[in-house]
Amino acid sequence: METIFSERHNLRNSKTELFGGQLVEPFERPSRAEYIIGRVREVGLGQVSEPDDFGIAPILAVHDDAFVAFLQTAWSDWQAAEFKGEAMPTVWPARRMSKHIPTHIEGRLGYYALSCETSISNGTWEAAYASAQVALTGAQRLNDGAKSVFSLCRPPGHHAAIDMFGGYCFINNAAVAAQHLLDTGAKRIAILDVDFHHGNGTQDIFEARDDVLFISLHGDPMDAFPHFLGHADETGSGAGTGFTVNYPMPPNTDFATWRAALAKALAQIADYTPDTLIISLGVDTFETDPISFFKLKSEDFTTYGADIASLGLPTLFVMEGGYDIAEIGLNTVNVLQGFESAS
Ligand code: OKP
Ligand code: ZN
Repeated sequence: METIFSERHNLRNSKTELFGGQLVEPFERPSRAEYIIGRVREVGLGQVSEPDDFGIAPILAVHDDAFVAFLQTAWSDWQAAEFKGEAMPTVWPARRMSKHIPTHIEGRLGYYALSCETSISNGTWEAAYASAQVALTGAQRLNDGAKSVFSLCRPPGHHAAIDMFGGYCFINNAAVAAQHLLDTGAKRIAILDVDFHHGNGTQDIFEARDDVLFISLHGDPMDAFPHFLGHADETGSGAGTGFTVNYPMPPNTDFATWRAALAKALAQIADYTPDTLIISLGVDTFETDPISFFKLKSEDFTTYGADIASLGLPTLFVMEGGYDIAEIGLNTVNVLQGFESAS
């Protein structure tokens, strides 16, 4: 399997995350991608290639124009305001407050943020842009005949909504890839999100549409980030009714329970007969992930990679989360090897 990877992920290197009332080193840090690409090379998974540049249009095809403009200038606007630390929101348009978009960067940050752990710093936009190009290049490889591709995206994307950033995400890489496939001939795309956290951004982007089936397996939002989306009763709206499926699961969920939900998801994907499957691949379901509460073991990732391959669909793997960094390469590549061994 070919891997698409850009060293420009290193430009996303913020120093602060608000966690438990403290500013800590971000869990989503550059070494994550280095461990993954290291494992890809160690096992000889396949060729590693640089992304092509598809420009900004495929990003604007799923995100709000003013939101993207905000991301592009947030860091310089923040510096111009002479704040000392990294850019982070402190105020939101909460219930019954005006939805006008403020002029000042402090207000704009709050308007476009869905959470405040994700600091914006120098290079954040450039890395997020490159990450989207990694996803787009993977999608185009499928158009060009590849059966499976690994887009090693960083920063991740599945929390990024039409006009919101947060949860370490700025541009929704999987959604950008899905839209590109639809805009180049595909009729139906399935996105299966196996990251520990609910893919609220992907759900937001496609919730009213029937040309993308979105299914997510995740920690119950009653107990886990993003807390305000991802319940089982969210099934899509309008023409999209029935094309959003959520499988929230409780603390300490083990692989047997998780795999049973996966089997249901795979059956629903098979019924949908998509042209292409996109996997939002987070390995923060691992038993020792520092911010998650599922109990998957390293060999389980191999097993479920093979389960996914049983669909026999062209498949794009898009990297999302995973924060047990010492094991992130093993667990990620186990999914890809399990998939390949069963293909
Ligand atoms: C990004 B991705 C845990 C706080 C979690 C943000 C998590 C973002 C996860 N107590 N804060 O889905 O892996
Ligand atoms: Zn996650």
